[in-house]
Amino acid sequence: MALLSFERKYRVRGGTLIGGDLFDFWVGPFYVGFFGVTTIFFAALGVLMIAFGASLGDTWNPWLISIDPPPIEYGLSAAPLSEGGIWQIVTICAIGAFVSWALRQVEISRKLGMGLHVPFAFAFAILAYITLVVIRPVLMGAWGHAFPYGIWSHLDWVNNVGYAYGNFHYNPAHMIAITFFFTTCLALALHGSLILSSTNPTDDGKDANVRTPEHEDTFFRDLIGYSIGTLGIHRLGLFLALSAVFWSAVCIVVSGTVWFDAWSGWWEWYTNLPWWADL
Ligand code: 07D
Ligand code: 07D
Ligand code: U10
Repeated sequence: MALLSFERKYRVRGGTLIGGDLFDFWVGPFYVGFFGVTTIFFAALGVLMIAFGASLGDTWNPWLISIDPPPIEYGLSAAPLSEGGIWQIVTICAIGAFVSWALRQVEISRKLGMGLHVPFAFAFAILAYITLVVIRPVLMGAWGHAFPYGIWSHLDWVNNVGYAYGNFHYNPAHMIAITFFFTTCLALALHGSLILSSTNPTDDGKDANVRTPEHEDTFFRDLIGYSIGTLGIHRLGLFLALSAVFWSAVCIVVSGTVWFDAWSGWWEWYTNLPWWADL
């Protein structure tokens, strides 16, 4: 089924951000657009550079390939290709591809007359990535503080950076981020199960009716005395998820820029509160 029955109605030209009609067409199921072309360009170049970097390394094992940032000594300068320069080009390509992808979401939203909530949300993921590979390294004075591009090696980076601040769990922004991540899962589990329970009624027979939003509201009013409502749960879900990523960016950007020691030490203000400081 190449063209779904409804696609002709919704595949309208216009709404592009730049370039007028340039690339304003579809290929198979995909909208192309100017930013589709820039996505493909940056993604292809980035993958080629990763392959080039891998060819200079000593493994083709996909789990072990690692494109490392320049050593700290290079500071914020451009490094030779084999000593982190590839990482720098891959980073430019990654940011180019992610931002292109977000702008493509904007163009598709505009064509459909929809809000910009999806690109707004994706922008938070891009912000977290840019915090890790641009904002924090620039604030700390060296690209070498960014994470390496490798499946295993980036886990080592998280581990090592974590222990550089003692027990990273004591980072208060990390706590807030984790709490938002966990709450996002709770909210999605509650919402998914509630929707499925009301669309799978228990009464038998062929005229079994799907339950209404009023049933959904009543379920939670009976259970906890309050229902946030059918639109509200989606607002809450988006807020929780974006807050999780936002506080993640905060927890890492403050590590090494405004706080340099073990995170457990940050809590001294708490033990020093006057009403129990002398106990
Ligand atoms: C399910 C959507 C699909 C996306 C997928 C990821 C690539 C990478 C490229 C070898 C939810 C596609 C993967 C394109 C291959 C090369 C060069 C999204 C879904 C399936 N991580 N991380 C993973 C990335 C960081 C951390 C897995 C990316 C930070 C931990 C995958 C980034 C920190 C663990 C991956 C990034 C960090 C992982 C599964 C960018 C803090 C795991 C991801 C661009 C955020 C888990 C072996 C997933 C794992 C894992 C990709 C950044 C921590 C390889 C692209 C530096 C602790 N990360 N990560 O499902 O199994 O995401 O690792 O910022 O335990 Mg990571
Ligand atoms: C950065 C991903 C952006 C992705 C983009 C898109 C493609 C295309 C193509 C599929 C932010 C990429 C797309 C490539 C793919 C196709 C076709 C998301 C990003 C733009 N931690 N910790 C976090 C927990 C510990 C440490 C965040 C838990 C230890 C450090 C989150 C635990 C130590 C850093 C989190 C735990 C430690 C973090 C990650 C538990 C290690 C970070 C989520 C239960 C010893 C990182 C911004 C995130 C961060 C981060 C959770 C433990 C260290 C809150 C639950 C104690 C150094 N940790 N952590 O940020 O904040 O997503 O990054 O123990 O840098 Mg932690
Ligand atoms: C939600 C929802 C809801 C729904 C939903 C969903 C949220 C209300 C109504 C959606 C949810 C799901 C479907 C559930 C599953 C989703 C996830 C678990 C999230 C994770 C998703 C994945 C892992 C899938 C990822 C897949 C991707 C990203 C697709 C990959 C696609 C491509 C690589 C192609 C992208 C297309 C582009 C960029 C533009 C078009 C390009 C082409 C067609 C290629 C050809 C190129 C050209 C014509 C341009 C020419 C290029 C040039 C000139 C440059 C070349 C340069 C070179 C160097 C080569 O709430 O309920 O239900 O469904």
